[in-house]
Amino acid sequence: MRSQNVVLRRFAGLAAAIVAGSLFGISATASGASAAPSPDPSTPSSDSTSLATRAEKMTVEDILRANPDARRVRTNAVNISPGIDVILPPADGDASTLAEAELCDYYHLCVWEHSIADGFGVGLGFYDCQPSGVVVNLGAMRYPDGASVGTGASGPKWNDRISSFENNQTPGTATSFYNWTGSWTNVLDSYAFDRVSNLRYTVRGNVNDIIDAVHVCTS
Ligand SMILES: [Ca+2]
Repeated sequence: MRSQNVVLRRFAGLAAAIVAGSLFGISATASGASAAPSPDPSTPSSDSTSLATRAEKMTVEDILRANPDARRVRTNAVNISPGIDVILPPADGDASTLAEAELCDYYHLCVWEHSIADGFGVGLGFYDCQPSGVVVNLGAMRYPDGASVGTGASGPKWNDRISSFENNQTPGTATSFYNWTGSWTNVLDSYAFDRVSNLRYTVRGNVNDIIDAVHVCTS
């Protein structure tokens, strides 16, 4: 995955800092706000159905409009900020129609809002290594389009939604997942190639819908 960095220089200094949080101590978000992804109690509320419908109907054009520097990178994926793509579900709603190569590109860590058996839903792809001690704060990314909105109360975010992932980075490359519990608490590590179809069932127990941050290239 490290070889992908050349692709990302075109975004140098743009948005990475907005979604990045410091793994140790004080926040490194661009706004200077707290790093806490502030678990959003409204997420499972009565608007969840309309939210799910909105996510289901989201198009590449919707993602491009929401992210000023976005560009389409393949049929169902849009690069929204340095090293981060939003991945749309299969157009026909049937994940089984996806070829393996279309699932999660090489060099990428892909995470999805649903288990694989439940059809993935919308996903995020990460392919830029974070420096030591820095995580990508999912609580600063709007759901479902991934727009950088910072932490705080601004509607649904990507934290507490991840239900499956595929780690298709270079073999052996690690990704670590974190839950915010007043500090970043490591809840799972993954070494490429790796796929967890349902985060309810992992070597560390049930970590479904609790992940707030990822660190790509832990080692
Ligand atoms: Ca959480």
